[in-house]
Amino acid sequence: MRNLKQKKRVTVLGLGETGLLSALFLKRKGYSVFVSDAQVSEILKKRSLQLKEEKIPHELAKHSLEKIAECDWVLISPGIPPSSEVYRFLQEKKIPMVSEIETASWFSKGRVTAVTGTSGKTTAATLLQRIYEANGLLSVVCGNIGNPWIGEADRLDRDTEIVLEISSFQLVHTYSFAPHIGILLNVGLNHLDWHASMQEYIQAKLRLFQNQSSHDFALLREQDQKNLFPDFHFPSRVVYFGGEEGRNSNEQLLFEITKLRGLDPEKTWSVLTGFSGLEHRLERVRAINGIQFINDSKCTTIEALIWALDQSPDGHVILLAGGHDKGADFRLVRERLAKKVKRAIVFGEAQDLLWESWNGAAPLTKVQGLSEAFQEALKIAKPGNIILLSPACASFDQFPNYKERGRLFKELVAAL
Ligand code: UMA
Repeated sequence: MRNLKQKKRVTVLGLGETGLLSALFLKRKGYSVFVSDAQVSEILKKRSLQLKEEKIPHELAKHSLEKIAECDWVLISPGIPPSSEVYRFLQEKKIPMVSEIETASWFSKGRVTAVTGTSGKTTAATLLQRIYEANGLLSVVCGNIGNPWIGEADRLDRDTEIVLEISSFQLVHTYSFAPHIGILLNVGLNHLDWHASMQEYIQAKLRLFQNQSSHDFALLREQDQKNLFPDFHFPSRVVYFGGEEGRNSNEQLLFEITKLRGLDPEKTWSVLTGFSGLEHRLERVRAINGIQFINDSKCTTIEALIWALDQSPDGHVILLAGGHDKGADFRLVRERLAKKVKRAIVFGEAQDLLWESWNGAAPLTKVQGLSEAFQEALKIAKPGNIILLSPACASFDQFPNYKERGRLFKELVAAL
């Protein structure tokens, strides 16, 4: 995998945010780029026009395998799973696959604080960036949060604090990437549709630390290390967080970083107390006639659904859940469902699976999509109830992304 940076023929697979910005960046750096996306849509056609302007050859609606293989390496989008035909083809041909994170790391200046984990990444990354900012440091937040690093790489200088949110899909194809501070928030049962096994998922997460040096830091929970990877050798300095009474583990993490970076703890406090939450993450949209509407579209995992239900009053939740299943075991939520949920309305691709997993734990209704689910919820909602969109699934079966799903929910509320 060494010296791929010097090899100039690249295929970019996938023309999402990642693919578009990567192709434009590599072209600017003098690489010969070909882009391939298996789908076609309005947004892809727009991106195709951008590529045309830059004279970047590309194809939509298919992956021409032979053409794709005419390269030194492939920059692969995180949404292309190992089970796909094109992925297996590249493996067979032994063509190196590299993620956008790895590629950006070859070019980017600045000091990286990288956050991964099963849940809570976006909140932690957002807070960290605000803490750096509050301490007068130049900073940027990018990555899985929706702002690919490679799109920022040219603008960053040596003094910039780069806060990166990284998913395991992005970590799998990193080889030399080494953050100065690597944070593994937690490890839950997520994305088992993409990764072959839990072990593989853990291996992907550990790539965050493997290229670090003794000047770098690894922050993680002691229980995760003991239970899941007791034999992993950390080349960096390990700092545990969590486990302390009285403070949540996110706060503990932020204060550990405040300490090790010599920042002002007062400023960390003011960032924490001034933080009113993220859009699409347990976002209070409105209350109408005593019925609250909460948009938690960013909830794509069981862990996040459990968190959302734990914040809600017993028996009053009308839950809207469903979408593309990521291989989770939804039965794990049955107990909480029984306690918290008045009715769960399930929709999208995962509706049958959710029905089977939750049958008997709470009253259920099955519908096609989110709009129908919303109408069903209105029919039974009483003052004191909460209509909670906390899908516990990815959005891709019916939406381009979770933000669009959250926006539709908010539009439906606004129309009342
Ligand atoms: N595609 C193919 N061939 C395939 C499969 C897909 O060509 O076999 C094409 C699709 O047609 C599509 C493109 O690939 O046009 C999509 O690529 P992508 O899914 O990688 O989408 P991006 O827009 O590049 O978004 C990705 C992340 N998406 C995923 O990990 C699935 C975004 O995270 C991230 O914000 C963005 O890069 C910038 O880093 C989203 C996400 O859901 C929000 N992440 C997961 C999560 O947070 O749980 C990991």
